Amino acid sequence: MRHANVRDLLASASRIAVLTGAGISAESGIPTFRGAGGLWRSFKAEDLATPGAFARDPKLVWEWYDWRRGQIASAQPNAAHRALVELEVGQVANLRRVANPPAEDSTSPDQQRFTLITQNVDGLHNRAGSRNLLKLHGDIWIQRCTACGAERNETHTPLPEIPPRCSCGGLERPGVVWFGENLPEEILARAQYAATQAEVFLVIGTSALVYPAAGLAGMAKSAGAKVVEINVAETPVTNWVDYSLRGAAAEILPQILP
Ligand code: BJW
Ligand code: ZN
Repeated sequence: MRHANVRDLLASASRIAVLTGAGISAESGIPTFRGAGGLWRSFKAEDLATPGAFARDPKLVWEWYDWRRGQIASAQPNAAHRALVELEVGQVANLRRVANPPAEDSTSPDQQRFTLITQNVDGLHNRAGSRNLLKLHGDIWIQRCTACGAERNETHTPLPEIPPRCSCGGLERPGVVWFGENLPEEILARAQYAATQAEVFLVIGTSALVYPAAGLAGMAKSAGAKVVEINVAETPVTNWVDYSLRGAAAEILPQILP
């Protein structure tokens, strides 16, 4: 049984890294970007999640984010988010040694054992209790001033004013990464490092279309990791991963915990 093979892989790995996408939050009731239900007022993510869209119509873009923030606020982490917490806790607690960390590795032994890399901005991994978490695409609850650069946490939903403004009067933008923008450099570097060090790399609920995040699975594979995909559908990585488990993350993940 393939689930049992994956469970054995996880049980014997010193270092595990995981990449998640919108599909892991689907069973919390949060729509994914692509595929059925992924559209908002007939706009695609590619129409709205860009600096150009925001420059043209900040109100429209903020209305989309305000709608999503409302959905996320009323959602709860699901069994898949919780299973990843359990995997991390078990991995940190176990006594297996991480073999020969390179001299330049400044991460703690706990961080070497388990890294969760997410493309999601919904904060559900934090709310579930994940610890060593790298958010590649930012955080929907952070707002950044386009004039003075100040960042703040804003959790009111719906927002009292659209578009929101900074205390300096400047227009605020969501603290997320849009198409054509660079990912936070240090977070991406840590994610790439975790991918190249992992013995097992899980790719969960992502269409694996958006780079550089989608490239992490290939980096892990090239560096020798066993790569396991969990997704309800096929993706561009399906044909070369070591195991592709077809189904909902909230059902499959609890079944493969060591
Ligand atoms: C389930 C499930 C269940 C469902 N269980 N599974 C041409 C022009 C400009 C840029 C580019 C270009 N060509 C390439 C680029 C680079 C570009 C890119 O990759 N584009 C591709 C689309 C072609 N990337 C970037 O621009 C990135 N930056 C960058 O590269 O900087 C360098 C650079 C600078 C200047 C120019 C060019 C390069 C930045 C990417 C930022 C992505 N931002 C977003 C929005 C974040 C904020 C927000 O949330 O609003 O990130 S877009 C959106 O896509 C979001 C997601 O994180 C990301 C990935 O989506 P994800 O998570 O995979 O979701 P879906 O919906 O696609 O898939 C869900 C999956 O779940 C599906 O497979 C389902 O089957 C599955 N599923 N239910 C398990 N229950
Ligand atoms: Zn400001």
